Amino acid sequence: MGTADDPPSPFLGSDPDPPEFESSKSVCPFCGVGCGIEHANGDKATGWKGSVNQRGEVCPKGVAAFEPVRHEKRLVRPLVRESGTHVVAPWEEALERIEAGVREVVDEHGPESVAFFASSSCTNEENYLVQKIARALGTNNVDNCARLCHSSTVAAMVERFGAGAMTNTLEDVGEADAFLVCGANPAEQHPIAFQSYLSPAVDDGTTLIHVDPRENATTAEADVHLPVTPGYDIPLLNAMAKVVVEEELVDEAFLDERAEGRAAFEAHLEDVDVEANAREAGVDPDDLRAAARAYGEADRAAAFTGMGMSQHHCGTDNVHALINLAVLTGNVGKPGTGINPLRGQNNVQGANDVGARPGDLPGYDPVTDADARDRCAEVWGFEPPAEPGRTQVEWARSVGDDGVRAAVVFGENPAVTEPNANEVADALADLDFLAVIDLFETETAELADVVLPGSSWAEKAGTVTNTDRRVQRMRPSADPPGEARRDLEILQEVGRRLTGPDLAFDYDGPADVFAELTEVTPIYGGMSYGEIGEGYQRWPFPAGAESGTDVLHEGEFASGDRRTELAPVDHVPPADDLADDQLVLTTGRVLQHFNSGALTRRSGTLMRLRGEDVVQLHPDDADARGIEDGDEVRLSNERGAVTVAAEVTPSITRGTVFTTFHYAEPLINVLTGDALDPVAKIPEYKHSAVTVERV
Ligand SMILES: Nc1nc2c(c(=O)[nH]1)N[C@H]1C(S)=C(S)[C@@H](COP(=O)(O)OP(=O)(O)OC[C@H]3O[C@@H](n4cnc5c(=O)[nH]c(N)nc54)[C@H](O)[C@@H]3O)O[C@H]1N2
Ligand SMILES: Nc1nc2c(c(=O)[nH]1)N[C@H]1C(S)=C(S)[C@@H](COP(=O)(O)OP(=O)(O)OC[C@H]3O[C@@H](n4cnc5c(=O)[nH]c(N)nc54)[C@H](O)[C@@H]3O)O[C@H]1N2
Ligand code: SF4
Ligand SMILES: [Mo]
Repeated sequence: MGTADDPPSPFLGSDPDPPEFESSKSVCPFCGVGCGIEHANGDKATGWKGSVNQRGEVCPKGVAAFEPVRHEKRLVRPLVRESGTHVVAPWEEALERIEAGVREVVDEHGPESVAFFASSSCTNEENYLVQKIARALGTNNVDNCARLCHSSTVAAMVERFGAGAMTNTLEDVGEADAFLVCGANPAEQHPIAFQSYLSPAVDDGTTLIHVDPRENATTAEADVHLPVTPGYDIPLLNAMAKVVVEEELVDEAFLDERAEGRAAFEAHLEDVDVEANAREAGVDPDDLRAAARAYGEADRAAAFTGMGMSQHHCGTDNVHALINLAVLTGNVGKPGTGINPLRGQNNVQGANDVGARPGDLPGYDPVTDADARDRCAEVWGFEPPAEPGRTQVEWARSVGDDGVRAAVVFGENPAVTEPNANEVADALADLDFLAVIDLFETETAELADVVLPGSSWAEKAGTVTNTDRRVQRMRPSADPPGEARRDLEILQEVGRRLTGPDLAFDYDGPADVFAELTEVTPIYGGMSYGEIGEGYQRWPFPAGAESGTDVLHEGEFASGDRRTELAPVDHVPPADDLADDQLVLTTGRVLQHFNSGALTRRSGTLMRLRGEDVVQLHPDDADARGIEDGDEVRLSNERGAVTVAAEVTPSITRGTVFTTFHYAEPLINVLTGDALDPVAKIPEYKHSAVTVERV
């Protein structure tokens, strides 16, 4: 028993009297599908008939979404660092320390020495405030973890089409005759999109082609599986393009009207040998031809792209290769077609739309565009800086003299999720000042000077934008527990303290912030918080629209051009060379856990479903190393080492091993490397050379 003199605990513990939950219609805090969920009995959530989950269906993570909200380790009081350890502090002291810590660094080293991490798991209004704080302070150093997932996809799609989002909608893709799912596993990562939109189409005869080095729940419904060797998607997609051209499956009318560069593209294909490329990519040439025919012959074919494509140091080129196939076959700009990146978190699309990007203002106009800066200045009362900021991976490599010296991390856990984690830990520890706003004392928060207890999804109102560009509203089911505060209020207060007492951060709740952000974010122009109601508004949202634009690039591309260029791309060898006995480590996700696991490791239900990480290893690779199913194995390379149990299974392609990155122990990202895509700066999470040994 504590005495009256004991300091109060920072954690919720077994508070006998937490605020009651009421049932209000909100949006799931996990993936970008954006299902409607609300409180049910006990700790469980249930679906309401939302605009996406129209029958109220939800996946296991959605059902468990209230469990972390009331976890005993939920932070309910601010923490500050004293002599190396965290102690509870009053809010006023914690906020003063943030003000002093950031101010000192800015005064001595300039605003470019501060980095802000926005959160794809938080609302548009919150992310809008984070980027506004950074820019008011005088830096464009604001990014979010979309840098780590679809930045390469967005870069390629913006270059080719003028917009980086899903070209189509979950509803209309069901009209496709073929699905090409490349480097994505929607059956586990976007479960309701798969169950409710893709799978029914497959049951009705749509051909599903799955390009993935592993057989997983998506492959289980596929007609053709191409078990590509990680990093070899360009040879595979180029060979598919060659088959499409050789077998005259191109869309002549579309190429005439909407494309340029056909001659150069076909000349480039002359050097492509389908059999050789298939072998290089580790797939059967006949299967590759079958896939190309299914995609090319389909009246309408929709492509989906995920991390298997984007998370390479040639991620942008990978997506260019996929776009080439869509353009060749005329599969853009109509229902049942397109290039459809399945977005990560419930608001990764929105965090980027509202400008939490170092190179772009709200609505994706570059910071270098003087007119766009003026547009913001008129509303903000200050002009944002013109020089692009640092990206979320580059910041850590810059910590020190001329680089970043202070960071404010809002709702991210980079100590677990950024590549080459040992270096990231050093960078975080070397900062002069680190503030974290989170629900838990995460692995990142442990390194912070100040940790503020924010509000969970279940305690906030605001808007989030899902994978198919629909802006929906969240509604609170309870007040934050203990002394935890609403994120929006925290950010307003931090904004006022860091940038002065003018009116830039005075708002009357999320509707007020939303109204302002629609003024500076052209794709959200005309949307209304009130009119979204329990439905949605989809961007782009032309004046007078009821719900927004469904299929993009009809008639002309979002770039304003009627035509796009075919873009020949060559294979780029992976960054890590493989020594003789090494295997390729590729990393990713499972159904039950989410990203750094900060929320899902704190759900009893999800931990019961999958408590520990394993490494998937092909039986031949296991035999060659004397490894049996269940053995502890050591994965190592020059960057680090981890120990994890083996799951010996033929579902992974030979020469490749797979683990998740959902656990702090083992911390898989100690093995991933520093190579970045030159355009998008996305890390190569999907290919690292590792030595695999029995312990
Ligand atoms: N359950 C669950 N759902 C999630 C998340 C989660 O953590 N858990 N996270 C959310 C987030 S932030 C994101 S970004 C999305 C990501 O969703 P996905 O893109 O589906 O994510 P991953 O599992 O990382 O990778 C997809 C597939 O790529 C395959 N792959 C690996 N290397 C290669 C390669 O070189 N080429 C090809 N073609 N395939 C390869 C992997 O085997 C894997 O099955 O999921 C979101 N939804
Ligand atoms: N090896 C490997 N590494 C990867 C990837 C991979 O495929 N392989 N994928 C990458 C990808 S695609 C992504 S998106 C990143 C994800 O990287 P992160 O964004 O760092 O991971 P999350 O676990 O989603 O972190 C979210 C944090 O926000 C907190 N949080 C959640 N909701 C709220 C809220 O409402 N308010 C506040 N204040 N905090 C909140 C959670 O407690 C958690 O600490 O990981 C990347 N890392
Ligand atoms: S599919 Fe995604 S949004 Fe829907 S309940 Fe599952 S995790 Fe939540
Ligand atoms: Mo992501």
